[in-house]
Amino acid sequence: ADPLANDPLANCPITIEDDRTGLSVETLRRALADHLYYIQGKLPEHASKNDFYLALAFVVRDRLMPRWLYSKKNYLQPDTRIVSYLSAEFLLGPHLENNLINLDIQDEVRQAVQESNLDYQVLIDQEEEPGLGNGGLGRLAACYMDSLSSLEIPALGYGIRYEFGIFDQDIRDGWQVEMTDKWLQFGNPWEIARPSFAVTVKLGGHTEPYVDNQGQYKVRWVPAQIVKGIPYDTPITGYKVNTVNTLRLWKSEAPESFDFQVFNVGDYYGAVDQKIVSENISKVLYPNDEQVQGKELRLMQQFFFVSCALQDMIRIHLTSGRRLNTFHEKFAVQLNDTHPAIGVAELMRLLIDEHDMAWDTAWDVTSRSFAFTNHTLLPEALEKWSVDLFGRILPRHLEIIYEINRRFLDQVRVKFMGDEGHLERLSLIDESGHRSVRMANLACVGSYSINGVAALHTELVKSTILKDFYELSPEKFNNKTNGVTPRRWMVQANPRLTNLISSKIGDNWIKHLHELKGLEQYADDPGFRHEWRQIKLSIKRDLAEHIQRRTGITVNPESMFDVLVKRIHEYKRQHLKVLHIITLYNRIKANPDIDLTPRTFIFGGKAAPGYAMAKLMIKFVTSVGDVVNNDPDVRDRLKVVFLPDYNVTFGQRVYPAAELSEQISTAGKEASGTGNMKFSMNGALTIGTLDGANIEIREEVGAENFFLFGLKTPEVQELKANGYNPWDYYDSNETLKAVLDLVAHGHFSHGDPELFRPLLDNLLHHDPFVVLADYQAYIDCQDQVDQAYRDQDNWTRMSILNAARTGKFSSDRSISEYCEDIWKVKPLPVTVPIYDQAQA
Ligand code: B1H
Repeated sequence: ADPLANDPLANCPITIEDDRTGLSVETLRRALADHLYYIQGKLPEHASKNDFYLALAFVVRDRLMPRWLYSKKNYLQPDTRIVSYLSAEFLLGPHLENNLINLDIQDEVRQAVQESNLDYQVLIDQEEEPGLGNGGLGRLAACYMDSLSSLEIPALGYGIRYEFGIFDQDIRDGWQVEMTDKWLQFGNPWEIARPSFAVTVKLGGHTEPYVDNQGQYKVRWVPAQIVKGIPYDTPITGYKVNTVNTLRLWKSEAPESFDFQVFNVGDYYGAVDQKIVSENISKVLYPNDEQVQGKELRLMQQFFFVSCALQDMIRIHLTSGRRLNTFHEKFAVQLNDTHPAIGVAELMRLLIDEHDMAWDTAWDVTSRSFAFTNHTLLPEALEKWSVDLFGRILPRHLEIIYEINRRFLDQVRVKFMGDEGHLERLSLIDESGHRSVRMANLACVGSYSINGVAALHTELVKSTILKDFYELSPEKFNNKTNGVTPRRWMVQANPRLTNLISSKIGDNWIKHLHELKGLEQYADDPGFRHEWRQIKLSIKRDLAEHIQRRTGITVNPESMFDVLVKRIHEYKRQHLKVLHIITLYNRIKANPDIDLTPRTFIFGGKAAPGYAMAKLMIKFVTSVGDVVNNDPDVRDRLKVVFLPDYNVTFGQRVYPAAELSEQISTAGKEASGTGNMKFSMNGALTIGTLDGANIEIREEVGAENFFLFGLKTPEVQELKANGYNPWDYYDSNETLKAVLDLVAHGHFSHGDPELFRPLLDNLLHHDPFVVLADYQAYIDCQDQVDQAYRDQDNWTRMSILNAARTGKFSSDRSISEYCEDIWKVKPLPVTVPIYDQAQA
């Protein structure tokens, strides 16, 4: 029964003057002291910074609780349509300040904290960010949750409560060292466990046919193991609205010993072993951004959270008083890449095996519930599971997938009569060599919508990896260009710029980012330009201080801050950036008095622990930095910094400080990119290729305000088709040759010619991402950047125009498009009785 159905608050009215909800500075101060005492159980003189942080977090959590509870209550209304966002990753970043902004209580809380003789910033900085994602894909899920709430769309995010998120990165002797991310060790005030909504998930074993008591032929899955999924809820506040959606993350646990007796009679040690396996499922995030490894535990993770989520949705649907054949009317289920694609088979299983639905009805419901987003074209990221492994973990799902495939291929045969190539490529099973299950094919067949994440990417999806599906069902395909939330990436990350903007055009832009257009009229205003530049400089000073503290490197805040932060990948071409730095270094060595634009090169990003080349690329950056930073001839005109442990928190520092945004992936490889948008919003100019969303950013800000270089996608394809030989570029380009030779001779490795050999060999003999082919164009373009930076007035003008024209890249725009075109869901404002009474 729904405990909120007969409103318990009716008999115990909560008023907004209450210590749990009141917003006056005095009330907030008292609440802080109260939580320290009663929740943390500490006297102020014994409290740590973390105790004060936790107390403050609970003060804020209390204040979002009425909105959260009434938002949840809405889910259960029979005709509330809910977006269900299934994602193996949610890279949220710190909550506290974000919630203060969304609840619009930052000023009051800041004052209450001050009057309590505490330092606001120290408390904010105390929060350990939940790093439950690798990079762009996980961060996109977080931005989308923010926009869903801010647009008042009923939504649930479903994922895994990893005990350890993305590893903490340390740099030792220039190499990446990984450390466990113990984000939960000091407590997480933002989650509430909901053990009463726990579900069980089966794994392994076998299936057997039986006849049920209605005489129906059915299949029973006899698992080898069952695990329990416990939901942990995190509130996702919307900006200045009542909607507070729920992010429900699942933790795996062993079922009670009672259950073991059913499956594992008397085997105590076996039972303890199983407990360990059970608890391992949600233990750690796989840190391999865009590189799948086909590990059994990963498949278990995917199935685990998706099964928990679907069982939870079914419970909600039934609780809201509706029948299962209308499940697709209640939920729009978005698959964030193929990681949750097993949901297609699991929903079929739940409907057929556990809820007695007929196949055709179940398929109708299923294929009208799911929509699928593809995030990458990289072949190494395409998920395939060997049929053996798959059948061992999910025997019933393998049967269901075979049956989906049989019916699907029968239809395909009618359409592509006699064309076996089509059938082979469309099949859910890859029969070439070792048989495997193709998760992208499962997602395509089971979904009514398939989208890419930027215009170019969607076109490439249609013409390459999903070409056959596009030809079969073109109406399913659509583009949804990514976006980012301006609340976190401008208001929270860049309060100084936010205040300046709002002082000119008001603060409507925070909800309607297109209104930044209003800044265009100030682009030529000398006073405004001056203020704009002063703000950038002050933020650069802060970052310079942070760099000094963190790395010991002194950087000049007046130099150009040239930033490349993202996961380390060959296709993202961090090494191309390093070749540029060495080129400048060589110019200085040849002519120490050369007049060049001083620059600070800031790198950040993690390499997958098993990706040796990416790790060597980090060592390449730091080694070149060591030489360049300490060479007296350079005279501090160039500084190279690799900031360890790039994460959301550091992103919030670095985007506002950046002047040049490096978006230099090989054309056709970066699906969208989202960092590119964050830079542009904060007034950085972009140097970039025609790749992913760069193309659309350039369209919006104007070609004259964007530094474009490099081969275009068809040119890359053509170059490779004609037998690309990187050595020719080395051989025919003196400067490039000098750069690579310097590396080869060990100039950046204390004379050791071996250290960077794998990197050089790869560039000279394979160069899969055409670094050498783009080298000269990149250098030429960087020379234009240097020239442009010398005209500070014009640079500032371009910077203002960049920010003014990034309205399109708000995740509010993306989410509105998803709502309109895919999910068919409308805003549902939440009423909270105590606030309505207060307003009346
Ligand atoms: C993106 C991934 C990804 N695309 C597999 N694909 C993963 C694939 O752990 N795994 O197995 C993890 C991540 N991530 C990124 O998505 C794209 O590279 C970006 O270009 C894009 O902006 C982002 C969001 O759409």
